[in-house]
Amino acid sequence: MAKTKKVVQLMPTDIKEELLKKYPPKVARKRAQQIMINEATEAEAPPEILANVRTIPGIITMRGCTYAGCKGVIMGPTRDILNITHGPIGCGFYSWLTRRNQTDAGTDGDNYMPYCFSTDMQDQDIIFGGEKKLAAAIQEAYDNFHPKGICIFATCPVGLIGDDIHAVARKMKEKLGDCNVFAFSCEGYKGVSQSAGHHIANNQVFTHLVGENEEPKEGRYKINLLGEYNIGGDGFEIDRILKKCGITNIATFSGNSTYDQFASAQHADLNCVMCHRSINYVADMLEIKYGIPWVKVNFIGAKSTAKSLRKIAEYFGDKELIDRVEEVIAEEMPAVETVAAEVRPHTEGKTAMLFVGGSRAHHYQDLFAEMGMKTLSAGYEFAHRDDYEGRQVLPGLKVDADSRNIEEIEVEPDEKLYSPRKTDGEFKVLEDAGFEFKHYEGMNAQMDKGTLVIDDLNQYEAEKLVELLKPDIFCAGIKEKFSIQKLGVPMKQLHSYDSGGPYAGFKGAINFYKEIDRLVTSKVWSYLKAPWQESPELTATFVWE
Ligand code: CFM
Repeated sequence: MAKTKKVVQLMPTDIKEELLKKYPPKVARKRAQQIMINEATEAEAPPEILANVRTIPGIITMRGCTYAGCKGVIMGPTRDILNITHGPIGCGFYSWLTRRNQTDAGTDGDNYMPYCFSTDMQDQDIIFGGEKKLAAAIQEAYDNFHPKGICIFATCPVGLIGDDIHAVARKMKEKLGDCNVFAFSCEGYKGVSQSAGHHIANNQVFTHLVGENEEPKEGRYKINLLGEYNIGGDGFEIDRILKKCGITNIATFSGNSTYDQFASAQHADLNCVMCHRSINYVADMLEIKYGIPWVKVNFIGAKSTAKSLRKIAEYFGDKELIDRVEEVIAEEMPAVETVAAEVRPHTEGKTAMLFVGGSRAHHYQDLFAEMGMKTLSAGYEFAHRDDYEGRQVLPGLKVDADSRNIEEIEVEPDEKLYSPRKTDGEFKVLEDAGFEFKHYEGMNAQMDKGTLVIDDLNQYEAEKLVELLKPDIFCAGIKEKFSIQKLGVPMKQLHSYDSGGPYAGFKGAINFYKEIDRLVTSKVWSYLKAPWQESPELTATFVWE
C-alpha cells in the first residue's frame, strides 16, 4: 500500500475534500451534504446531515433493499411464522439464514427458520400473473406444516406486474380458518434502502398480529425489548440478564421471537428500544394504542448494559427491583473489568471506524470506548437524520416522494385496552428527576468534535478513508470485508459478527474485548502485499497475442 499520512497530519476538512475530489461536481455537491464534520458536541446549531435519500446511480453502496429490511430483518427471526417469498428464487435464497439471527427452537417443533420458502416465479408467472401460484404455495405450506401464521413478501417483479398479494392472503386466511395469513408490499425498490422495509414490516405486524392474545401474562416487571434481533446470540445474553434481575421480557421484536410474543406485546408495561431505526414505529404505535411508554436502551457495552438496567428499574421504581439490579451488576462486572484490564494495554489509544446499518455504528462506540479506543469516523447505511442528530429534528424532517411511498398507518387508543401505565404525577416525578421517555439523542452527540460522520458510505470512500486515516480496525459488513483487509487493516463484521458473538450484555462485552484485542494486535494483514503493490509495472498480454 502507498505510504499514507496519519490522522494528526490531516484536518477533517482535508479528508472531506479528498473524498469528494474524484466525483463530478453534481455528485460531489450531494455527497458533501452526506459527509459531515462533527460539531454536535459544541455547536449551538449542529450542521444537518443529508440522510435517507437515494444513492446516486453508479456508486457502489453498502445498502440493501426494502425486501431485505422487511423479510430479512424484522420478520426473519421469528421461528414459528412461515415466511414465503413471492418472487424469483434468488431473493428467497439470498435471505435464507445469512443474517445469523439465532433462535431457541423450543419444544413444540414449530421452527421454520431452517427452511427457505419461495414461489420460485418463472417467466410465465411474470407474463400471466403469479397469484394462483402464490395461493397454491400457501396451501402447500399449510398442509405440510400447519403454522400459526404465514407471511408473504413481495419482491420487485411482484410490484411491477401487479399481483394483489393482500387479496390472496385474505382469501387464504379465510379458507384456512386457523392460520393468520398476511402480506407485505415490500418490493425491493419500494424505498431508498432496507429502512423502508422496516417501516412496512412494523405496520403490518402491528395491524395483523399485535394484541391478538388477550390472556394476561405473568410477571411483576413486564417489558418488551424492541429492535433486538439475536444476532450471534445477543438476545440470549440479554434475556439471561433480564431474567436474573427478575424482569419479564414479554416480546422481543424480533430476535428469538415467536408468534405468541408479538400477539401478547400489549401486556407489557414498558417498551425498551434497542435499535431505534428499525422499530421506532412499533414503539410509537404501542404507546398510542395501549399506553405503553418507551425508553431508549442499549445493551451493547457493559457500562451501557448497567445503565439500561438501572433505567428500567428506575421506571418501575420498586426498591426490590432497584436493589436486585444493583446486585446483578455487582456480580457481573468484576469478570468484565478483569478482561478489560487485560486488553487495555494493547487497545488503549487505538482507533476504529464503524459503518453499519442503522444503530450499531452508534452502539458499538460504547464498547470501543470501554477499551480506550477512539472512533475516528462512523456512519449509517440507511438511518434517518434523527438517528444522527437526535429525535428533536423529527418535526422538521422533509417528507419526500420516496418516504411518501411508505404507508403511515393511523392508530388510535384502544377503547378497551388503552391504559396509561403511570399517573401523570408519577410520570412528572420521573421526568423531573431527569428520566427521558421517547428520547434518542442520536449518534453525533456522542462523537468527538472533528470526527467524520458519513451517511451511506460507498466502496470508493471506504477505501479512501482507510488509506488516509489508517484506522487500527474497520467495522462494516461482508461486502467491505475483503477489500479492507487487502488494504492491510483488520476488519470486523458488525452485522453478522463474522462467526463470533454474542457481543451484547456483560458476557458479550468480554467476548468483544478479546476479539478486538486479537484483531488489533495482529500484524497479519499489514504483511499482505498484492502483486501490483510490489511490482506496480506488471504487464500482461492475451494468450492469443
Ligand atoms: Fe437495527 Fe439491526 Fe442495525 Fe438494522 Fe441491519 Fe442488523 Fe445492522 Mo445488518 S436492525 S439498523 S437493518 S441494529 S441487519 S441486526 S446489523 S444493517 S446496524
